[in-house]
Amino acid sequence: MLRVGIIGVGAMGTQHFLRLMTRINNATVTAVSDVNEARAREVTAPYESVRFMADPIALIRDTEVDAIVIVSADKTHEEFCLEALRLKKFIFCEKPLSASSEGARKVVDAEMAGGKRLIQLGFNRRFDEAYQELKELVVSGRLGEPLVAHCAHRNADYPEAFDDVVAVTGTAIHEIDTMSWLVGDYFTKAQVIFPKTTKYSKNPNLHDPQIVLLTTSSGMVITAEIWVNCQYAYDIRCEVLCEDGTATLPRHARVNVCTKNSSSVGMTSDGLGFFEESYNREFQAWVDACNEDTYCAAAASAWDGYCAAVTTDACLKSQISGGIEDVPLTDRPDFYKG
Ligand code: ISE
Repeated sequence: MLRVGIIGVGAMGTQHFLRLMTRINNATVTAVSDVNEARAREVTAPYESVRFMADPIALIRDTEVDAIVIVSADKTHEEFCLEALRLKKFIFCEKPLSASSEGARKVVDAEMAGGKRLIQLGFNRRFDEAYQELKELVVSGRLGEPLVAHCAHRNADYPEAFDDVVAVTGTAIHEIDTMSWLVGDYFTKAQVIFPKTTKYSKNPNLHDPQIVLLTTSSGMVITAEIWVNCQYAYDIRCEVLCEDGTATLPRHARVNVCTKNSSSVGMTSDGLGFFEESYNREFQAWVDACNEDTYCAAAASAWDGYCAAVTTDACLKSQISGGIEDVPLTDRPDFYKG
């Protein structure tokens, strides 16, 4: 039984906590830490065996914690990963790996220096069946070489505090990692374009929508539309244009209702619910790998987190310059192959 400590029980952390307590086999949560003690105590109240620990570093060091789940504020991920690596504990870290590419590099270097892969990064779409099917088709070569991909990442609405930086480091980062995984390549150029902004943007520092343009090392171009106050629902789209045809991400199955001269299919605004099954599979894979004292090869690694951070840094630069920015990435080191 894997004994897990969770740092951060906001909306997503709470779901991960409940997932580990009720849905995932061979794991239990022994300790929880959060800056909001009242919230943490409320979330864990039904489970008497779960301890609250105010100090996240003490939680990482606790002898009844074998593995750490990091779902705290983005700026804390790097420090918590470094401490858990130092103690050679398994880590599930939600994206981003660090708030900066320099920070992400430090984590990668520390993991390589320790000689053991301990970090699984929370890019859950790798566990989504629709994306897996799309990737399988694209890499099979049945449609020829992929040339272009069009992605859309739409949220119904964004919290008021979220700005252009979060639109890239919190939202576009999913498209960045997913597309790099899907086509098995990394990016060399990035540009962000600001069209006219919607009246629903609540933050003067948030352009919405924005278009992220990415070029891969093989010359493929990805367009990722990031529209975080689209109002209508949570909506994720992806179409890959290949030499002999196109492949489009299937929509999640919903009942189609026809009535009074109309035809409609329900949608949800809940992003966590939208990908619920992939989160469950992602966590079960992580727990199974930890219990076997190994890592899950299908999951994102610290290297993937580093690549995403270098790419998002280039996007942030482009948001300011308006131009095409270099993404200074190189091939995956052997340590992170396989
Ligand atoms: C959030 O952090 C996520 O991970 C969601 O998947 C994304 O849709 C949202 O825009 C982000 O803020």
